[in-house]
Amino acid sequence: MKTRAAVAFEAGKPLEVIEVDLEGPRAGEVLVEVMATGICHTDAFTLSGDDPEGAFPAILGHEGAGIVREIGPGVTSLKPGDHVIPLYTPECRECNFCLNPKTNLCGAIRETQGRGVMPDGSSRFSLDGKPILHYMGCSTFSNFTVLPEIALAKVRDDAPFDKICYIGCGVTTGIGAVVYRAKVEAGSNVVVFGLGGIGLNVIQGARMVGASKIIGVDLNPDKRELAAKFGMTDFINPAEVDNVVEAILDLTGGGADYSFECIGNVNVMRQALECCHKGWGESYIIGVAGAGQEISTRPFQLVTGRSWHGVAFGGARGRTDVPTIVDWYMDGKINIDDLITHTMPLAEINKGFDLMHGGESIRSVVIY
Ligand code: NAD
Ligand code: AHE
Ligand code: ZN
Repeated sequence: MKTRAAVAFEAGKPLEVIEVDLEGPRAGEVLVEVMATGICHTDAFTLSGDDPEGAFPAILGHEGAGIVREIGPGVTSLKPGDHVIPLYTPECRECNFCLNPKTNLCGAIRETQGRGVMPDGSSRFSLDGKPILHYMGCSTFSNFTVLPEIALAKVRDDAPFDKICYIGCGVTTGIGAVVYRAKVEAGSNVVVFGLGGIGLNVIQGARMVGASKIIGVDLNPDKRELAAKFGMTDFINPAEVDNVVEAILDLTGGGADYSFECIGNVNVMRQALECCHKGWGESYIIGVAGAGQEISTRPFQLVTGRSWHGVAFGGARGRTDVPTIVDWYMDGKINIDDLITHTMPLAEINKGFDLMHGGESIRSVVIY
């Protein structure tokens, strides 16, 4: 079939919205009509050329929601008409990762996913007979896409696509990091570096679990008002203090119980570790840093009881946890609407990237 898609032909160039060819689902695969997709900072990161796994031409996008239109042989858990959220972290429920309760990082298809192809090593997308790569196993910047069955969470059909698409990455990444990964306790002091599409969800997750103090750190003072609405109790602008770490130690009476880096800046990652409380403070890296970037600290920071961690997709197991997060939204337990600051048709997708780079949007959503 033909489908309209925004194709990334080259790093650093705008996406081109064109018609491409899409082959139907093979065994274990599912054809999905994408109804809406968010634009995540990680899409911009890969498009910039900084992603060691970035390969072109590709169809980016990994934060979608849509409807199953066709299933391939052997698919048993989904049928045409089901509403689904694509999962860049799948859940096969069989691999040694899925069978270990300590991680959400399913290993079943990670290698082919990283190469931009389906599990059998080929692409379903092409143009003039030449393959176009998939991205993070999702490619939601295409109106129709093909995914493995294990990379789709079935969700309730009364939830609006233009809101729940954000659960496909940002919402789950932020709230999940607090709830599933760090397991932040009520009464904790939490520090969030970067108050964008991820950090604001960390903040609402921290409020959900009853954190006492939620300190937001951002260079952009315009983020303050929205962050306060989502539960931030204190704000620090690094440009207005001599030393961010000292300012946090003062505000918390000794350091954070938990900190989250939601920027992708290795210098800030160090601050996020070093603002943690001696003896028990835990720091979680969420931000994605470019090729060649490395983190550093004095080992003494760890010897004296701070610990450094990282988390992907909020530690969530997609097929199990994503439907629950959709319920939280539908029950009014979490706020997604106020974080979706812009919507646009696919033809204007590059505007969404411009808004992100200009610090003007939290989330832009493309509605097909
Ligand atoms: P964003 O651009 O919406 O937000 C980043 C925020 O950081 C902005 O508000 C910006 O003003 C602020 N900032 C930038 N530099 C700063 C500095 N030096 N000090 C303080 N604040 C600073 O980005 P986002 O969509 O929220 O994504 C954040 C990061 O998370 C990205 O690196 C993205 O790739 C990554 N990410 C990771 C996962 C995961 O599973 N680990 C999932 C989604 C996104
Ligand atoms: N490809 C990059 C890493 C990118 C990365 O860390 N991706 C996160 C999700 S970001 C979503 O917006 C992730 O899930 N990581 C775990 C994984 O298995 O990819 C690189 O550095 O090579
Ligand atoms: Zn993302």
